[in-house]
Amino acid sequence: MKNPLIFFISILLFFVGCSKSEDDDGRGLIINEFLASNDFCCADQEGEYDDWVELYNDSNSSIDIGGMYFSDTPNDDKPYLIPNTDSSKTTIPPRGYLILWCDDDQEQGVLHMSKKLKGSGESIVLLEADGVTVIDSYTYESQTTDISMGRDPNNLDSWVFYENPTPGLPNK
Ligand SMILES: [Ca+2]
Ligand SMILES: [Ca+2]
Repeated sequence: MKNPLIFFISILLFFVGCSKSEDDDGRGLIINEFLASNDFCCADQEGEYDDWVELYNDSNSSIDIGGMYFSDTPNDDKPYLIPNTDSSKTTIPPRGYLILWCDDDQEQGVLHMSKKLKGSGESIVLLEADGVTVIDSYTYESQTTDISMGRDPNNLDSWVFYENPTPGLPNK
């Protein structure tokens, strides 16, 4: 290029274009909300008021979590293998939500994890199928019964309390 300024602007636009398309495809799979102490908020299909974690698929593609791992402990030797036997239940559509029940009731279905969440504080960890690579994790402090904690939809890096939990729906 003869004009160095045009060359520089072209390079700049190229990088702006790249970062924009990345933004458009979102963050992928994220932990979006959880309730670690549930008395009356919301029951699973068995009518049990168990702990839950809401996942959000912040991408333009479906994601099947069957075969991934879940844990309540960082660097867990024995994370829970999410069954890959029913992809109709474990697949999250683009911009969709999925609730994982942390109730140690695996006989209740593929979305029931072996790990419960402590109200006093613990971690939530989602791992790739290799059982090691962290997809997303969040470590929380002491929780209040029936008040969930989740990402602020206007700033996904900010976690706030919600007096009205929204399992399966946008946080608000
Ligand atoms: Ca249950
Ligand atoms: Ca929600």
